[in-house]
Amino acid sequence: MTATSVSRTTSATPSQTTAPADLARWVDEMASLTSPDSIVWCDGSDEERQGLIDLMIDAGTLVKLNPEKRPRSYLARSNPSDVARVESRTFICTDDEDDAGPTNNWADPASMRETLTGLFTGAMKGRTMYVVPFAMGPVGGALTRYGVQVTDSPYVVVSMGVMTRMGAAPLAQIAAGAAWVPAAHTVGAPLNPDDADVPWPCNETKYIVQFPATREIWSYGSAYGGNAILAKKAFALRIATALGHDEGWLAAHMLLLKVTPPADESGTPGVARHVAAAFPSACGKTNFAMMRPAVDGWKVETLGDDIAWIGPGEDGRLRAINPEAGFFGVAPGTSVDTNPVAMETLVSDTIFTNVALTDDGDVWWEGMTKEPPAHLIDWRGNDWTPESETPAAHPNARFTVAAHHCPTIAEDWDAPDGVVLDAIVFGGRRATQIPLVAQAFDWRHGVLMGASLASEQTAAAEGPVGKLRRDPLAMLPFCGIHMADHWADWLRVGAQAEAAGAVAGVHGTPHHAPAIFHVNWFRKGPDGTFLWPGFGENIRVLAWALGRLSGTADAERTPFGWLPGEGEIDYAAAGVTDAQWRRLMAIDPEALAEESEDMARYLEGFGDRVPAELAAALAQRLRSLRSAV
Ligand code: SAT
Ligand code: MN
Repeated sequence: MTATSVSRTTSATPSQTTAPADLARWVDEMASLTSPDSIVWCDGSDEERQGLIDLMIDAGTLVKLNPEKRPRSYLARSNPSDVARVESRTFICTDDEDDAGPTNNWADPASMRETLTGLFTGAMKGRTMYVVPFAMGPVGGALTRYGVQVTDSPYVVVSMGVMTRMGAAPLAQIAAGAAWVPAAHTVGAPLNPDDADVPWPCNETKYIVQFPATREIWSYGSAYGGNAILAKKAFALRIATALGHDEGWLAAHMLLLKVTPPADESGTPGVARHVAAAFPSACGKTNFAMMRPAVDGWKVETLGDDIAWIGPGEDGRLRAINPEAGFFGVAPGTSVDTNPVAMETLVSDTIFTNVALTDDGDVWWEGMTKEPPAHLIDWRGNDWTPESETPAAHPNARFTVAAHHCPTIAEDWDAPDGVVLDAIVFGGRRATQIPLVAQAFDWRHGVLMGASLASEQTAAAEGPVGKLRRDPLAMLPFCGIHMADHWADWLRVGAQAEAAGAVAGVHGTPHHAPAIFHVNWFRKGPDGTFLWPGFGENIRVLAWALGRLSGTADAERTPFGWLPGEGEIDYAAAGVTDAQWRRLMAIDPEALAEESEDMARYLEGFGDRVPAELAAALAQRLRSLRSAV
């Protein structure tokens, strides 16, 4: 390892000398609080990463997969009690409870600090504290922000190395004066000198705590995913919504892709557009980000699969970056049929967590192949056969892989100033009522579409089947500020982009802010089957959206939004009959009016912080629906 291990009493290491005083002081404070045996400043080098991997293989945390089947790839099995983000243990600490809003767990900052100080005291005894400087976004980029996580989990360090630009380069930016977010993390499993360690140390007690005012993150007790990889949901969404609120940009739970139409008859190449899209969970977000188009000549390239930061560029037009550098995706259900691009991304250099191990040292999960292997070691480390009653992979098993391994990664995915954002897509999972696609009348109406995002509950375990589970902007557990203030930020950022575009006279698209669309891949027919095939066929919907941007596609005005005009989408080529298409696009004003009334009641729960413009957009929708009944 090239990283410098130092005891706390030694003088400054080379890395520490490049750390600014405030960072060095914070690291010192964290070390005094948590009492680690040693401190390692991570430089992000390959040697450092390999050293940590070797350490974890020795500790039993990682299993090296068969290098012929899965080169440079590893399997981690977590403690069975530490398998997912825990929303019930996630807190937003604001002085005034009102500032956290009704969608968050609020806790009083002073008493939370006391609780955390108690838990963190001596929590790293017997362990190494790693200091992990990281960048969210390309190092030096305009929208990029920085953070430093201290952690006693080498698994988290290696994961942060995949999911962010980590080490010396971000540290240099911080040393040069860039602001940074401190993120304190411990698995909460101190070791006494005679204690043997376990492969996945963690604690039954868990806290994932954000202090938006002071831009601080504290996480205790878990090493899994967003609980512990604090760059992801904790920073890039919860803290970032607070940063964006103050600085005039948006942290969005959105994938980012680039779509290029085929050349026209004269050979003129198609104009590439960048699209950000938000979907509630279990809507195939990664599949959409990595779509392999079913229509010849179209190209979809990937920039991000989970988070986009959106803000004005120098000309006032909205630009977007993917602040992350890797994918932390759900493995089960991923196959060459559902997501061939992901399968190609995962052929090497991947850390798998809680998937099953095959007898020849490869990985398997439910849905990867039609026929399961005859024998596996399941995610708990036990023998498994197709007769077993429990799944071989945990349903929230994950792959962690660097973005550059994705075969469809766009060349501008890490452009320092991001990409101009042309369109925004909001999608719900709706068996009824909501058409395949609709374009918003304007930005304000689009924000209403985003704030109204919802899924219909499909399993009794989620509550009454058919009931709407609202997930505004797909941000429910990820908004670090009052949700209604975040809606106001959306309205403000869009209005500014429109105004700036008007002043600058930006041409090329008929709008100055990105056009907004709502999609629903999940509408069902009376027999309960999906009306739309989805996956690669979704390119037909994107193609119509692009046509709207360039002014070549027709639309029909309905109370829900602009719907594709007759003949605009070749649904027959997607295997959809005329009757199915009519159901897919049907608008029932009465049912939609009822839903809008439900939305109005939902908004009441956000009190007087609901932006007047959003309420006005909803009232306008209700009026036009009622007059259409
Ligand atoms: O665990 S993560 O928060 O990174 C992913 C997710 O649960 O959405
Ligand atoms: Mn997500």
